Amino acid sequence: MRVLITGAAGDIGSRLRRSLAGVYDTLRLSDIAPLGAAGPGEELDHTDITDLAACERMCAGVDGIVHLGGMSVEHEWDVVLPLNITGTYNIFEAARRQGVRRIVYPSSNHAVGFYRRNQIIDDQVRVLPDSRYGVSKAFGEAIGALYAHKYGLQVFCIRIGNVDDRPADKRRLSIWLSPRDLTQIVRIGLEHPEIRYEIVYGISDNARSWYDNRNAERLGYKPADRSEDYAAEVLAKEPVHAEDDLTELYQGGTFVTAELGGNPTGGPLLRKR
Ligand code: 15L
Repeated sequence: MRVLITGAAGDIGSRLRRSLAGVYDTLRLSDIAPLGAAGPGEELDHTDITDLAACERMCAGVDGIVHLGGMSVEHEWDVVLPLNITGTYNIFEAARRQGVRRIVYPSSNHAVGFYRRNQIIDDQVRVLPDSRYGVSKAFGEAIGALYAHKYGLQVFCIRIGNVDDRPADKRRLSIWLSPRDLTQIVRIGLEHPEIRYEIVYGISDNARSWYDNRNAERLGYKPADRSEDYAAEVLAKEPVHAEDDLTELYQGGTFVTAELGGNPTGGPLLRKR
């Protein structure tokens, strides 16, 4: 099996490069940033994902793709549009043309970041993006659905919380994804035999989670790490927030207020905790 990882020089890409080494026959690692020297079982590639013909060449002979390439935080639309909208379209279309069977699409908690923190959301809720970046992730999920249902690709969308060695702050206690749980859930996306189109949340076993992640569990995901083990240490360092701090009200945190001047009122009320 040859697995292509786009955005392989980024934080999550580098972690997967290490943790998936030796798991599949070949890792084709792609990024416009330097990737160092190729290790055993690695092929290096420097395709610009805004170039469809180049994406098609990159996808030749590939069985599965983890599409991490693009902008990974909020940015101006003239950056988000080519990298995350055109780039993601190009990857799905190039995969279709080259007969790639599977795509793991790392979506983000920011596709649903305007749900409030007192709400529990599952994989069925409508998208509620908190940023242009979140809109681009909702687009990725939507084009994934199109290519799954129209062209028969197997598409696994992971709404990733935050990947880090340990939870960085109070908000991340709810959405933390440890590196080994990241590897486990990506492997489900690449290997589970019965996937057509799925959305799951990429989080560890977090007691403060605001996600109902039963869809991931149904597919065999059993997170090994718990953010609560770090809670005391994290909370001791957390600054005091003002009562009307919108970044504390919504799941998306600071992405919610990245658009200046807004006064968001939040999404529909779901089940209360
Ligand atoms: C994301 O989607 C980003 O890619 C990552 O850099 C973090 O900002 C994360 O969300 C988060 O919400 O913490």
